[in-house]
Amino acid sequence: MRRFVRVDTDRGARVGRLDGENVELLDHDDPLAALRGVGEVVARMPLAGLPLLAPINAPEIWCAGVTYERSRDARLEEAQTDARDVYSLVYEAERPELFMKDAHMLRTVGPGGAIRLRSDSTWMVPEPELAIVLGAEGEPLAVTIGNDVSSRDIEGANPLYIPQAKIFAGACALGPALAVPDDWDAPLSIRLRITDADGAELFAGETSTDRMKRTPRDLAVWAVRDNPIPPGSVLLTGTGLVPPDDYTLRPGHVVEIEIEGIGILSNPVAA
Ligand code: DO4
Ligand code: MG
Repeated sequence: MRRFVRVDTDRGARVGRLDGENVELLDHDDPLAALRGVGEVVARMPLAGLPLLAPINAPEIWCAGVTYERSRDARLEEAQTDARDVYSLVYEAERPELFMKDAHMLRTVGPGGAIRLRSDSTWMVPEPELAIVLGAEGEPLAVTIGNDVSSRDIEGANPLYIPQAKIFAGACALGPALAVPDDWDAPLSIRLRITDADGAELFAGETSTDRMKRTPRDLAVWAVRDNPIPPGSVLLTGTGLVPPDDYTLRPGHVVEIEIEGIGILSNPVAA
């Protein structure tokens, strides 16, 4: 896979092309241009230790929901109302669940940035998701890792509270790289690991995108239907990994999400 990062340099943000363990810094900060092959290499350096930024300043971030059986089951478990049927219905329906998560990166951090917890929630989880970068016509240009940080008690209280369960300061993380798959149909493994402030493991799990009920391409077609999403926007494709019901994120925990071929997105949790 071709992979690109964004690096915080003393001359401002620059796109870097990954070459093994090294980064070739380009002469601009336009990830969409880099994906088209535009840019001259101005420096080459080891990747390790470089200050990475979110790999794209997405004008909008959208999410699909209930695209894995595991997510449907978790929603049924947390639902406190008779409206729990909506989750089974949307899992089976032709039309997917889609919602806007962020715009202008107001609520989104990059690699190493702190994801945050709602002060009015008692049950919060990370949602590790394959994310796709959309082009001008909604075509998938690249993939990255997204964390759709969510409140399970607020969503469980009433599905109409989903925007509040999903949209808040520090609710999303993207990174570490944009990757252009050699084969868009090849399944990718997704791993989630959560540790406490001392590094002790609290949860670890693994799934694969081949367990997704829909395809990323299909989700992108639905997202842009009669809906002008600006190029460079990102669509998260839903979670297939849910920690046990007695787990909630707490300040000091660290969330690591690894997707084959993209890298590891690591973020500490803040209040
Ligand atoms: O219905 C709620 C959204 C579920 C979600 O975000 C997911 O499945 O990833
Ligand atoms: Mg999600």
